[in-house]
Amino acid sequence: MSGELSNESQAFRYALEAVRAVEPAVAAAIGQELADQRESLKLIASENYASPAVLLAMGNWFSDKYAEGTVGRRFYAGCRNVDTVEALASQHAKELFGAQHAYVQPHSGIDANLVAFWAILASRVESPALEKAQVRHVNDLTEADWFNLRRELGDQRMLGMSLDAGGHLTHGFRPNISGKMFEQRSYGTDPATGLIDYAALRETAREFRPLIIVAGYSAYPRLVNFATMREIADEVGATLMVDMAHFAGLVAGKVLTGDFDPIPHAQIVTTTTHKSLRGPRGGMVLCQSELADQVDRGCPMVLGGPLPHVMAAKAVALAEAKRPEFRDYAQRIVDNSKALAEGLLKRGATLVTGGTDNHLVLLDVSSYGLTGRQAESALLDSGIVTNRNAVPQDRNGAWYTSGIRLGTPALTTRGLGTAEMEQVADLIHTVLSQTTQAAGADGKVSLAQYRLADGVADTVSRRAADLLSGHPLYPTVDLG
Ligand code: DSN
Repeated sequence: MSGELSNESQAFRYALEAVRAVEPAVAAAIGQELADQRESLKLIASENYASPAVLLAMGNWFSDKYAEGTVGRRFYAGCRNVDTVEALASQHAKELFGAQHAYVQPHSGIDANLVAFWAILASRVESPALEKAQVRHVNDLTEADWFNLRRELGDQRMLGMSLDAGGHLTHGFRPNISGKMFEQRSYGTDPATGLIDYAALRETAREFRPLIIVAGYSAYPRLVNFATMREIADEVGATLMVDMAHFAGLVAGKVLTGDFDPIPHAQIVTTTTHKSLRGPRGGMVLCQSELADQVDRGCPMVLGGPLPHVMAAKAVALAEAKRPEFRDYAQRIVDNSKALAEGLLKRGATLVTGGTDNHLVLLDVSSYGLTGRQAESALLDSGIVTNRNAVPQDRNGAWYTSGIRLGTPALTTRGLGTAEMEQVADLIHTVLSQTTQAAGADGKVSLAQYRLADGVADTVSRRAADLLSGHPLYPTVDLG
């Protein structure tokens, strides 16, 4: 291999050569994925680009190791190196976020939330069946055990943000287990402002008396006042749980501080590690000391064996997030998001809440006469990757939707700044203002069919490519 190639290029080239020798189609797909990501204007609010160090930390023999249990207390022998990376990841997380305890084993955000739910239930609810479940492997519980567990825990209540106001499925909604574990009620936003209505939330909490109040969102473009949320939780005897998956990078980067930093206010905080935090795909739970013991039972209570290779990558990503430049990155995410919002507003677009204070913008595309599905497809044809999202009181439901969610973490990582966001706003507006609804095969106008005016997709794709060419993705990686 040429001595002039960067270390990263050599590492990835060797890795792909090894894969190609066994299954060339996989090597080709991996290479193509990098090419596709390099060429697209990625505005998916929950995605990012992890560093080469994070990516490389995942591809190794840690993947071969079982390590159920916790640091120094494993159900398998030979875990000393796993202990090293898990302890490091946990220590970095505690220092970075100022948390009393960090559990870095969850494989995803849903897993992290399940760990948190069980920890809250186990520490707050008197239940002999739960005590049994705590000491038995999940597979060893009988049908009668499950019946008793449901009976003893079944009347527990959760109050979470409604889906169409920007909440998440795991906050008590039917398609997720959380909606079956708990009796659920939701709080929403003020229809006039689009902002969380804390007074209504307080009223609902007083009447509903939930065990858990969940704060956090996947499509709310404003800040959440966690001090107020805690006050409400305390008033009704609820545990405040914050799911900060979307904005963990803004908390780590000290953009969200004081009342807007969940760590000092919530008893338990969950997150993914791959969104604005820019780590590997995975989850994490941060909590106050009194919940630590229950949280650490996550595996085997609700998790399969930990993924040591991912915990190694979490340790690397968290070490990166402790560097001063991460704060600059976090601030630029929000600057970019505000610039994108202003660029769209200037062009007459309608934004939920009229703007943004965080990493995302929720564009209501009904003013363009489109559904979210049509807008998402027309943008994709033009080299702009977004995802459709419901807006509050959405008339088109969760599948077709009336909104497009736009997030700036990935483009910020790539180095784009506020001047470029103005151009991105122009590209989005250019596409949407020249897209119309179209008839489906049956001749009827459908919520999915659309027509993009001739030449727009090509022109916008070229402009997007020009914009991206000034900010190469993984500039040190040359796959040849
Ligand atoms: N799927 C993530 C998102 O896109 O927001 C949340 O789980």
